[in-house]
Amino acid sequence: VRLSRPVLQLTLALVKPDAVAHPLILQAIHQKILENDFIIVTNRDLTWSREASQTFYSQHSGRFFYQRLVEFMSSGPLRAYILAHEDAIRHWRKIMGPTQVCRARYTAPHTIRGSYGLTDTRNSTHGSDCPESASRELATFFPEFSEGAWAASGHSRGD
Ligand code: RTP
Ligand code: MG
Repeated sequence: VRLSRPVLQLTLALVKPDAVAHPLILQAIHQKILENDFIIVTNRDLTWSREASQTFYSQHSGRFFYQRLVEFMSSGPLRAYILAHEDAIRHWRKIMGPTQVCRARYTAPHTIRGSYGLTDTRNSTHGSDCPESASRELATFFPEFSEGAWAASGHSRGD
């Protein structure tokens, strides 16, 4: 009998400047990733230019929170992770919790945003919202990373 392995999906997880600024919170988020059985494919610390932040969030340009989001995301260091798990995109978003901090606090206090979120903008983490965004976002942070090569190495096969 061969037990089939789960099909692994990739997602981009970002720890935002509010959380990176606090070593204990950064450590707690890292721990949460491990506790939830993600494979950390790779990770990187970096600081964004204003332009990089604008480009990343261009789908939100024109929204009332766009300027402050762009400012904030280029205000200090970020940590980016490529995470692998079955249904990784949804799994990570569930662990992050609701975007809005008041909802997160009161309806999902044990999520990352429920525990550490400060405001709707300073909400600790980001996660890709669909496979197309994940591919685009992985390429933004890890231009040398090849999803194809990763899949071919056997990690993502379901057999
Ligand atoms: P994310 O993209 O960061 O993983 O979060 P999300 O899908 O839950 O939220 P989205 O609607 O894509 O918004 C992107 C980021 O914009 C900021 N935001 N601020 N009312 C506000 O001030 C407000 N609303 C949204 C959040 O930081 C959110 O993560
Ligand atoms: Mg989003």
